[in-house]
Amino acid sequence: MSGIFVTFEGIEGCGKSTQLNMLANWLRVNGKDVIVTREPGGTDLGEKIRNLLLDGSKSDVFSVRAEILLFEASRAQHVDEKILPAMKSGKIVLCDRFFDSTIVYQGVARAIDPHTVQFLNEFALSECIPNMTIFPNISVSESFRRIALEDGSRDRIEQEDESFFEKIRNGYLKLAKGNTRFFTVDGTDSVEIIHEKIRNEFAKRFFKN
Ligand code: T5A
Repeated sequence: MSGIFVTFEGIEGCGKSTQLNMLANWLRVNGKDVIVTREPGGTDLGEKIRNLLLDGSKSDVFSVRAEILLFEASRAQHVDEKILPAMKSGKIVLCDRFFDSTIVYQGVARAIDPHTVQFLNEFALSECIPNMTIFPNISVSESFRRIALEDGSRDRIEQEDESFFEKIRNGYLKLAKGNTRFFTVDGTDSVEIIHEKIRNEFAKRFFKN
């Protein structure tokens, strides 16, 4: 496959959407064909599933098994309809969250057996593994501070407590440790400094000549 697939991961408010859009703009200015997408979501079906999953009024409706299957259903549609075709035609795909989110949110924090998570992820992925995963790392207290500053109500998952997000953050740190796919960046630096670090790392990995 000739495209480049980059995912952005981290706890709520870590700055991944901000950085994804900045990287997309920089790549486009440099003449690259870029697709920006997200999970859950990214397709018509996926966005409908996203609305169901994140609806803040549905906090006690989901069984843990139903939740993971909905994330994977959104992913399977996303891979087949959008990501694989874009990769086959040589595009750069930047995705806000992907299968690592399922490993930490459903696997670590909801305590679903890791083999089950891996099996479901592999089924949805169809071997579509990111080339790079960017992880802006912030503390849970900084995450809560940023969420509190935002307008609007909290989505279903943002309503979880501090211990839930500590598990998520520790899950990401464990996943990223020693994994060359990950690029961990200090998410408390300024937006511009983080962007510069990501840009440099992206160029080093993919624009070698
Ligand atoms: N989920 C998802 C699962 O449980 N399983 C799965 O398999 C998948 C795929 C999706 C939810 O679904 C869960 C995880 C999530 O709970 P989402 O749309 O990804 O939700 O939502 P969030 O992670 O909540 O995304 P946010 O938009 O809230 O956070 P971002 O994208 O990390 O942060 P961003 O860029 O929007 O910035 C947040 C705020 O911080 C400021 C920004 O201006 C903004 O106000 N900010 C900074 N402030 C100071 N310094 C910086 N460096 C800053 N960078 C950004």
